[in-house]
Amino acid sequence: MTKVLLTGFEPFGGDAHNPTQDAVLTLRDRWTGPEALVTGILPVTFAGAPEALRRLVDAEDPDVVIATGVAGGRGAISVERVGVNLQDARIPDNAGARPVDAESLPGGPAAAFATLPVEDIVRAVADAGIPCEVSLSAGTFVCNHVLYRALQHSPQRRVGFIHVPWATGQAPAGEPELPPEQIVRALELAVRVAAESAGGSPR
Ligand code: PCA
Repeated sequence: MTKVLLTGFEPFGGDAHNPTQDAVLTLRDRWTGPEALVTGILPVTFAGAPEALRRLVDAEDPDVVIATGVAGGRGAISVERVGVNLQDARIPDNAGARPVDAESLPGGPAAAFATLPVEDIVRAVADAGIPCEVSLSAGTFVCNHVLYRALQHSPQRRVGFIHVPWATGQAPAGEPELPPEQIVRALELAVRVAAESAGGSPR
């Protein structure tokens, strides 16, 4: 049976919620298979998040790893195509660290492509009527760091990252937001599409 590890993040940057934490826990509670779904919530720290994900991967040995985080200001679910070897924080993380112009993995390659079926996920989510697009940048904060490090750690697994907009009621005035139910549904579709492809070739 295909096993999928899906993670969200704790709140950060002064937000009371992180829609990915809420969505991942909701999906966990309602999951009925057939794929095996395991979940985790990562700390928003450069030092802790990649290690927390690595521990989950080592303990669960999943076929597919999908990490998710919020990208406030984006209007669509964004399936990330690439992680870059860069930590460059505009705001401090939850431990107060603010790396600038530092590598994610010293000496590592400049970038790595996600190994999820990115286009297939985007199509499935968009076909469900939920705004969704391929993204060519996961930023340079903790989310990109986690994506890049997970790709380096697990070259043999399907690994990728999905950014979601703020959930309805969580965005500052005038900023885009999505109903929480649509975020949950998008992540469910991503898990199913990625699991189906687990035996095939990347992208
Ligand atoms: N979003 C941040 C880190 C945690 C999260 O949910 C990011 O995009 O890097």
